[in-house]
Amino acid sequence: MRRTLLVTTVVFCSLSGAAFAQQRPPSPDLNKDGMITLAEHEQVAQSRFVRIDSNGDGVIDTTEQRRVTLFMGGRNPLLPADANRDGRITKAEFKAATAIMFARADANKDGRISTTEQEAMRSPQAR
Ligand SMILES: [Ca+2]
Ligand SMILES: [Ca+2]
Ligand SMILES: [Ca+2]
Repeated sequence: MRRTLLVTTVVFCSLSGAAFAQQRPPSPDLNKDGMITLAEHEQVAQSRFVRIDSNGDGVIDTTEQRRVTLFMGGRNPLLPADANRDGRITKAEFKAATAIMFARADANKDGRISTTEQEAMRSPQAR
């Protein structure tokens, strides 16, 4: 029990120092116009990928996913992105998952995610 706690703390600390400096990710709305375009969405997703890919090999492997899972309290939010289920998330798979997420959030299909659509996406009912 103590050991588990220690390991979790160590992982959490190394994560909070590097990959997850902030609890809340920065808003994808880069130009602050209240709308998130697909380009903005992809740009943010891209930087997120780079942060998760701690060894910089262009693939999020199981070790890197496990870190995210621990951080998220046991839930692996990256799992759906692994389209071919080989345990490794490539940049292409991540990008495809990003596009799917965007399409899901863009309720009125105008190619932009408004603040209202962002809030709807964050609410627990949206899952
Ligand atoms: Ca990697
Ligand atoms: Ca894969
Ligand atoms: Ca929209």
